[in-house]
Amino acid sequence: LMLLGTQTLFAQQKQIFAETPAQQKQRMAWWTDARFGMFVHWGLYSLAARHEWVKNYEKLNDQQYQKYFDRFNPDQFDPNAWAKQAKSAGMKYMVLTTKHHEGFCLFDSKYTDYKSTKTAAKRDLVREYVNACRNNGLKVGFYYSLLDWHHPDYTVDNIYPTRPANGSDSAYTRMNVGRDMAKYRAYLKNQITELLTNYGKIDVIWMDFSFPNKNGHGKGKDDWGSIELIKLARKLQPGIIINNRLNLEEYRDGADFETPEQVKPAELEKYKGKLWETCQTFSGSWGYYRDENSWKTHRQLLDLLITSVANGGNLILNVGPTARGEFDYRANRALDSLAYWMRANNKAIYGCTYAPDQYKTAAGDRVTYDPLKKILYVHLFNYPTDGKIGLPGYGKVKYAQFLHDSSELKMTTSGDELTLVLPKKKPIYEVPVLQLFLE
Ligand code: FHN
Repeated sequence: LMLLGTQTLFAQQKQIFAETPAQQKQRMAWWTDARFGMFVHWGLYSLAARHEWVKNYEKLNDQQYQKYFDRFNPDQFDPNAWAKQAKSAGMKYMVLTTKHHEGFCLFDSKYTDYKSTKTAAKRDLVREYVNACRNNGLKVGFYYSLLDWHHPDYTVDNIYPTRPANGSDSAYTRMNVGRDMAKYRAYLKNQITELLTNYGKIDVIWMDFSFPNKNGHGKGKDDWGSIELIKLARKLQPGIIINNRLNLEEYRDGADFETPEQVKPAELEKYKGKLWETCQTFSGSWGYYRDENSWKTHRQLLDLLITSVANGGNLILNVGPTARGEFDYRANRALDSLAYWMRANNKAIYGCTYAPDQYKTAAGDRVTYDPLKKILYVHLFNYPTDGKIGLPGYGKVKYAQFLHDSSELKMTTSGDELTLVLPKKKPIYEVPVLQLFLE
């Protein structure tokens, strides 16, 4: 019945392109192998250094926000350093905010003057970012905000920064007077065309976010021109990978992957079997937040990465550079720790996914699986100190070693249970990894 149900749902869904699931799998192969990327949120809000939603949260109008445009001067911007740091941490792709909700463009768009080339920077920051990614072997991703709190024709909605005090719909209606969403829709299309035409091959576009909203963005009403945007993206960049935030659930190929945001590792199991990427911050906010102190520990970051892969998904981890263009010491410290672990253990991440059901682990540990090489990787978050580990269901394992140094682990099997002898002293890594060969 489930199968029939799925087929029925499948049949009901419309399709924008003739691509088959096998063709989609091929197009996304580098992405599903990569498993780990870097998100970068950078813009005028980086000067405020409080949150990328500062314009909304503090209800700043354009005049009050202009000081950040006037002062934007990223004298320490070195995208090559960004790319090297990302690569060293084991990330295979980057996604940069080309324009966030504030409407400021980090690229030289001909459709607005609200852009980096008109600031003291006088640079097309996106172009330099793209070159740096390519020069360091990273795939190139663009984030692009559908919301635009600066554009004169963006239809005011219930998250616009200068929402009337009484918040009434009539007040909204008055605020929308003279705004023409059709003109804003054309602006979206023109800028997506610029981004996907002027910067060479783009590998990922991360559009963010559409929503059914009573102020004209109705469910099923294509106010953003989403279908056109998807068709445009695929026409201009046939191999591009697109996220799911255009609200096109009724189209089977309206998106390539789901985007669970800031979810806890334990919640990721429900995405197993789908195409997905969880987007996460090191700290609480996406933009640079000077005074924030809730930074995830190295163990928490490894839990996010390993649990994502153990459930067949990707992790994109966000850095908010300072207004001067640098990753701050806290981000660099976290990335350096990830680099240390990934250098020794990245085989348990790249090209891996969830293991067949029979391979379970003790609570808190994780297992990832390389289906091509038929290798299981058991990630020991709780390292046993009694010198051994029992793994029921792992009786087919032929050979065992630590991944980080390929040092053999003595093993015995009894029935379908594998027992390994481990050093009582935990290896230097926060999460040591067992490499178990099935052939
Ligand atoms: O509102 C944005 C937010 O600022 C940030 O860009 C995240 C990243 O996934 N997306 C939206 C919230 O879901």
